[in-house]
Amino acid sequence: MKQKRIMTIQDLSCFGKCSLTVAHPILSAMGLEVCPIPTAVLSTHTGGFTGWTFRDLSADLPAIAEHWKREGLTFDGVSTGYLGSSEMIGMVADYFRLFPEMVKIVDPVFADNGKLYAGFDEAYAKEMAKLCGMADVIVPNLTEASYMLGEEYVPAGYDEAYIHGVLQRLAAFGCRVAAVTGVVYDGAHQGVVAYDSRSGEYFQYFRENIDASFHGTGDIFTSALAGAVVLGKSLQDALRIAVDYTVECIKVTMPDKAEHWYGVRFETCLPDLIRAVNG
Ligand code: PXL
Repeated sequence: MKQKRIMTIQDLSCFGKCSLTVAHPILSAMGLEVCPIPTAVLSTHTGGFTGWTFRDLSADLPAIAEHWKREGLTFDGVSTGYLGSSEMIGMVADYFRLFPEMVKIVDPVFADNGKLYAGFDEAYAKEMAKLCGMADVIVPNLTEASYMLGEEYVPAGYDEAYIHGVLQRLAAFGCRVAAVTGVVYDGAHQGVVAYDSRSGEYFQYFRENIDASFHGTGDIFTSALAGAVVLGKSLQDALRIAVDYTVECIKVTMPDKAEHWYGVRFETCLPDLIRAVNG
């Protein structure tokens, strides 16, 4: 089979195991040809560190796309993550228009646990909702979903009817598949629920709810999901592969939680992911 080629557009946080430093190795391990587009270089990610450096590289984005077009390059997929400014969202939208053949996976990455990340506001959420409307698959968490929908964040105690409603309202942006991550119905399980707006079907995959939170696990989930989708796995299989991998990464890191609060030991679990993808 011809090797699948994916571009991934997000920052390069040199220390901290998130964004490109997880997306690139995960997608490579899954067998895809990876073309990373770093939107910025930071010394660390912004979750739990102070005083990080930040070099904005967004000015290069249009020129990279133009060069790739001149070279006649085509891509099977694109996965986007942390972008950082409304202007950058507009540049990514231009990539989507320039390379219409790509399967587009968008992780909004601007909020969690009911709160916006540092440097983001509600206007950004609205711009991100527009980008989500251009995507094939979107994977917000429930905080990002509520910001993009302009609805109140419901931290717990919701039911399936509520989640299905959120998914339908997200799909109304225009994406083919809306998925929400971090869904907890019963306290004991956590997982992802997805809605395919073409078939009207819902999909879900749950695992045990682990009482810990690590930075970068959303990026790990999205990278594995994007890889599986671009490889042509069914949505149900892609959700299972991505959730199982993320859970294994968290479990293997639990004994080192104190030193590894900034990110999970995703490298240790790459063999499991490779087996899951090829099995
Ligand atoms: O993991 C998401 C992410 C990516 N990149 C940077 C971040 C964050 C989350 O805070 O700060 C720079």
